[in-house]
Amino acid sequence: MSEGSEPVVGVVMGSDSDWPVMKGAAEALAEFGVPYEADVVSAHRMPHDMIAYGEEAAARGLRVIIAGAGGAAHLPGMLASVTPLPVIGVPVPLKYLDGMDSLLSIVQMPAGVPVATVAVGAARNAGLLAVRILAASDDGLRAKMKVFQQDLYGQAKAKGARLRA
Ligand code: RP5
Repeated sequence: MSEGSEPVVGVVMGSDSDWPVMKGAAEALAEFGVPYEADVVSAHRMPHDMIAYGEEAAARGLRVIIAGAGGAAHLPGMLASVTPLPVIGVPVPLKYLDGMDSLLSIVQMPAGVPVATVAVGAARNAGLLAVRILAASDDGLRAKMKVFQQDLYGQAKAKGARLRA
């Protein structure tokens, strides 16, 4: 999978005010060379665009959607209701309620309409989960993920070594 080709992951959010959080997903995808697109697709302010995005995503070549929103965060769930693609939801924390409103809005989906919800503000993990989903059918990407995991292991071991020194 090379950078510069057609996007296979859609990173969408309810507002550009979500971008400081959501750029973590984009950065993770870029690290693995996964082509992505990023856009604002508000469930409440542009509902018809949002439905069209979800309905057309698979035919446009997207394989995973990462959707972030805050407050009454209906975007991930509504996209999941109109696309067969896996949807990863990112609860974006706003000024009040510490993101609990966003988290519960995204995670409490009805049976049959799953959204893979990451922790509040954890857009980087959403990007990494999208990489893993793609890597299930991409040997090269899976090899990159294994290197990434070995690197994490090395970093964690080094922290312990510093404490023991
Ligand atoms: C949500 O409302 C968006 O996802 C954002 O988190 C929040 C606030 O949006 P703005 O008022 O900053 O545009 O729909």
